[in-house]
Amino acid sequence: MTDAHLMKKAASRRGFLAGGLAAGASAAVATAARADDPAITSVQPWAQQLGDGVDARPYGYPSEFEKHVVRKNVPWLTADPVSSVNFTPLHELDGIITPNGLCFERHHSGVAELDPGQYRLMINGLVDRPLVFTLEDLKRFPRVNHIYFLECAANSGMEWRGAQLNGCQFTHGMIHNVMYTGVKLGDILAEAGVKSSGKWLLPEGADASAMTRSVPMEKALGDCLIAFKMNGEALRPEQGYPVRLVVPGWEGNMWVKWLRRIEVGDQPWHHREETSKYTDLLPNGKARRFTWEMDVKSVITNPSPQAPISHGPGPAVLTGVAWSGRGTVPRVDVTIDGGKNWVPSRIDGPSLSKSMHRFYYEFNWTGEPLLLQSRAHCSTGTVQPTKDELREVRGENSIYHNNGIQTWFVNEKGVAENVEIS
Ligand SMILES: Nc1nc2c(c(=O)[nH]1)N[C@H]1C(S)=C(S)[C@@H](COP(=O)(O)O)O[C@H]1N2
Ligand SMILES: [Mo]
Repeated sequence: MTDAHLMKKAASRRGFLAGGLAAGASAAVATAARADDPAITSVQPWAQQLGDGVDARPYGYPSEFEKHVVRKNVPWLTADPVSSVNFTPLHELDGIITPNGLCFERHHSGVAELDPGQYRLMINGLVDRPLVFTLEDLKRFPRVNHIYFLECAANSGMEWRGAQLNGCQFTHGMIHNVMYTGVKLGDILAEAGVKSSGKWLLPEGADASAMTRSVPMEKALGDCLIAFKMNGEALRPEQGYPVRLVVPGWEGNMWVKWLRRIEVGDQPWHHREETSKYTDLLPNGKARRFTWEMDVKSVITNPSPQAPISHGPGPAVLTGVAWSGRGTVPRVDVTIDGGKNWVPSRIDGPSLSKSMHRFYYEFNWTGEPLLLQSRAHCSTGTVQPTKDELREVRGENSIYHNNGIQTWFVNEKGVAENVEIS
């Protein structure tokens, strides 16, 4: 029996009670002020001496108490670190922006270290004028700023057949959400003049993997960007410094990093990443291909296996993130009793198309076990399916495009684990 099956059984055996789990805080959260609390009465070390000066950190970094907030990989998934993935610590973050140093990394041949002075972007194929742009050339086009999520098609891929990885960092952390500054791909293509027969693009990476994907012209002229900044500063090398393609709402592997060339053609290329990889094998033996859009999805980040409830019964905050590659997420429902009762959560912060949304649900924890789930609704009308609903349609052979509802079991001690309920 697999771990996943064991966990599935554990969840159903637990026979779970959800009585009295009403929303709304009642008990006090803070403790009464005391005269004998040394954290208040004694002069702490940081007040007994001067701190670092303004010359100590020319480039800032987090507090030493936040050292555990890092990207992590899954050892059994990482046969070779230069062709692997690490995961965003979603359970440590809040709001909607992923800090640059915590954006998950996925690369097929390691991080290319490009010299921006040697950077060139070539546009060739079915164009009137094959052109080469330097980084400075690109920056002379009108710039735009947009916040978008990037989700790897394989995010949650290990969970297709059952609950497996213990933590939203590992089950859902192949996603980041940053503000990109760049220029419109359409503007760059117009400069080269796309011939009327030009219907597809082949962006290519400058790294050793020479990553390529076929992108339809309609998308390219729609909202695709050629980006050189993330969250206001230069792209990180891990994210494609100095230039990456931004393909809003579409699967991560199309967002070619270290972008060096875009070929214009009249049909898709059927390259490796759209044939042997990034396709979904259906029960009838056929494969779904060119599954570009990332469907509506959400996950509760706290509580979760890496972020247990650390306090006793009383007011508790549940939070998570939701996104859709097709639009905004106007609504996220949550349940704390395994789906017996669903209630709308509170979405707070910007609600932008193809960007992460932050939701909260404040409730009174009785101290009884919980089965937590979230269900996101896309502005286009689609709703996040259960994993069983997904398997009914797609079978169990898929890796990519798992947007099924995630369940966390929380015990009386507040400890959480990854489970499935049916
Ligand atoms: N040149 C190049 N671009 C690439 C890749 C790569 O290996 N090489 N990996 C792709 C994949 S599979 C994903 S999911 C995203 C990951 O982007 P990130 O590293 O910024 O998270 O980049 C895509 N672009
Ligand atoms: Mo990916």
